[in-house]
Amino acid sequence: EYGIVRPKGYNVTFHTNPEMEKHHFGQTHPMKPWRLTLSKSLIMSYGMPYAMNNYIARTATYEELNDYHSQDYLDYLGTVLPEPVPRDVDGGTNEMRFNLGGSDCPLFEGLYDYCSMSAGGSLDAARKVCNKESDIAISWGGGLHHAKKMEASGFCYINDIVLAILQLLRCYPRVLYIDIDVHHGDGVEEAFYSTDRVMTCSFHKYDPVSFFPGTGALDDNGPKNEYNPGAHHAINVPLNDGITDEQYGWLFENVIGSIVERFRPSAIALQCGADSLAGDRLGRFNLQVQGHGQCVAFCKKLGLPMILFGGGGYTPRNVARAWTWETAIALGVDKKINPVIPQHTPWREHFRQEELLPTLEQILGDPKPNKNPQKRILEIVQHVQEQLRFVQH
Ligand code: VJV
Ligand code: CA
Ligand code: ZN
Repeated sequence: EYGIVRPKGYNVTFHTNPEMEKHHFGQTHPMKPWRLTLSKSLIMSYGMPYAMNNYIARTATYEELNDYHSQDYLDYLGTVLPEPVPRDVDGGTNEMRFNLGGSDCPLFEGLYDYCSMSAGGSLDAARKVCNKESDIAISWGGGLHHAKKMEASGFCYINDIVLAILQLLRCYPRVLYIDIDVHHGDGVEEAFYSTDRVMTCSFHKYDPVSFFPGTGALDDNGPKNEYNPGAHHAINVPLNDGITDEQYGWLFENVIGSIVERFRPSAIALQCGADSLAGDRLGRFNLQVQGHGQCVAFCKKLGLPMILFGGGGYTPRNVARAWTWETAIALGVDKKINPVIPQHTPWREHFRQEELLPTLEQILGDPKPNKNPQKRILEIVQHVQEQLRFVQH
């Protein structure tokens, strides 16, 4: 009907759980799980589910979450209710201990289920990639890169990416983690600080005083000491407001191209946070769906098994556009879905009339002044090359 057919011998798997999307962080909280529903209906309206294997994500078990997170933290996460009565414990309440219940990481109805569904989708994706049933596995409900072993952070409670990479490491010698969310992928970087089997690379807005989480400077490359095999295996690309598709694309291809040459990953985990798009409620960049998707296309061309994770993204209709476009890239049907968004779809009320234009021709957000001088872009590439010289090949 849509002219979308399954490419022979190439498998894309799609992992979602419709129950996850029903959770609410609170009325005005920027994180809106229903952006996943919007994305999925746009993906469906193009007929893409016909071209991939679709799975309802399981909920991850306690034991699976415990592969990274501490029991203390999980036990508490599993028992807290919204608006708990603060209890006095030596050194503060458990909410304080685990950074729960504040405005970034509120306690809400069904929080534990929400977390285990997000992690379940990413774990399913990793297992499909491991047993070669999937060439690209998609988990748009995952990508929660700030969560720590025993602490919630920046809207993230359970680090599904770390759990998925731990699975990949059971069958692949080296995994490259790439993060194009506008925020620094600090949780994933920290989890793999001391291994040379995972290289992490985050592109992000960097401002140590005024932009979350404040880490990810150019020379933050993992703790350097002679006993740490993970030294030099954290790459950071700190950027300023207003970066364009052209600059970002050039940087991405240079940096990732050099990393792949030197580190020779056997699998890729790509976090596709959509808050790096222009017009995002929390973001600062000037990326278009085209430029964001170009990163996915570049990684696909490397021909390695890959997981695509979601992540940030706070202007829901733009999140839906980007993740739909990137699902099409994964499937290799991007030429077919351009140029027209179907006219009869249930999600239409979420888009303004003038936005029902071809996905790619849409210009997102008012252009912001570009505060990234070309000189700095070159400096970044040079620093990355220098770091990579320390990496064994
Ligand atoms: O900047 C921060 C931390 C504060 C303390 C909490 N206040 C609300 C904001 C300043 C220092 N947190 C960031 C967290 C960003 C997380 C990004 C997650 C991801 O995209 O990387 C991956 C999923 C932040 N920026 C903006 C807000 N918090 C924010 C939080 C709200 C809010 C408005 C803005 C929470 C509740 C409500 N409004 C109602
Ligand atoms: Ca990032
Ligand atoms: Zn983000």
